[in-house]
Amino acid sequence: MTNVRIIGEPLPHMPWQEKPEGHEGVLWRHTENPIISWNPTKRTARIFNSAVMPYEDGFIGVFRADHKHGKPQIHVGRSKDGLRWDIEDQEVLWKDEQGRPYQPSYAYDPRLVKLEDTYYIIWCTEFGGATIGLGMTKDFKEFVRLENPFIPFNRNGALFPRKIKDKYMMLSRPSDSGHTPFGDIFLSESPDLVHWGKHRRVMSRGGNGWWQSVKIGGGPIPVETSEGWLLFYHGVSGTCNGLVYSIGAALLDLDNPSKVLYRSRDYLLTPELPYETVGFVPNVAFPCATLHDAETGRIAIYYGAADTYVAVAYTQVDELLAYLKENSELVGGDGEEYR
Ligand code: BMA
Repeated sequence: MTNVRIIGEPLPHMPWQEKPEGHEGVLWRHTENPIISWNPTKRTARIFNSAVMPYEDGFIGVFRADHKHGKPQIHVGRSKDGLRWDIEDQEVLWKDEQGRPYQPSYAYDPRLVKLEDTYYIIWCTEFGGATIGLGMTKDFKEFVRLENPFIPFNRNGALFPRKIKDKYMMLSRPSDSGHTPFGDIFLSESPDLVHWGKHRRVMSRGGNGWWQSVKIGGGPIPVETSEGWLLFYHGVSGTCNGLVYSIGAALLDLDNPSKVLYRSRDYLLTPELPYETVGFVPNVAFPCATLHDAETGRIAIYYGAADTYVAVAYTQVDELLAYLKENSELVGGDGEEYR
């Protein structure tokens, strides 16, 4: 075991279950999964790939809600315990910075992060093709859409929870207009959340195993620890029946997060249970958020399951880091070299 600490606030009321006795592996599932099931609101068929965070005396979330006509929008939800969610039937209605309506024709896979006193939402938006959308709110009532950070095609944007060397930092995964048979994780920086540059390749698909051989994509907002940024990500393998999405983790350098210190050689969680292997899109475990307690090192990972459900898994930062150090891919990180 190491003495790694999560840098952040205590969160004693976050969801938590102890690791089941005899469980092998460093992630374990919430026993009452899935926590959100089919037809969760009147107009919504499925909610999955969604992001949550602490808010007031409970939790708030932005949820990917696939409406019954098939297209997704983002909906706000609230919860006292992080497990039972009350999700609005009306989607988030965006305005631009001049106050004019500016609704994306679709919006999916949101991430949610607080920087200073503002909540930012990052999602996959329509822009003549899919790319990263960015917006902010101070109260979860009014939502202002900012400039799209990147041109198409791009997905899986994750903004870091603080500036690094006075720059905003965002992970993303350049892609294509379809279901993207490739994909590596990149890092970009910005002085103002408008102009993005100094792009670096952080991690490439592949490695020695097959579970992350087709593409990889950043997941939740990285978690700051005393030893580096903990990044959960999805790794995808190709089979004769389609793509399989599993969950991995990496540790990125604190001052230069394009440098990878450790990266899971084996998946940490792969679709096994019925709510992961059966649904609208079978065999998908897609992490989009964490809750974490700096006091105890507990982490709850929120992941979409089978493009149908929201599920939760747990880990403990000490145990996870010790595991990663022992079971890492060859890395080195692209750091300054990859331009
Ligand atoms: C990706 C995204 C995710 C989805 C996954 C599996 O391209 O669309 O939202 O979970 O495919 O269908």
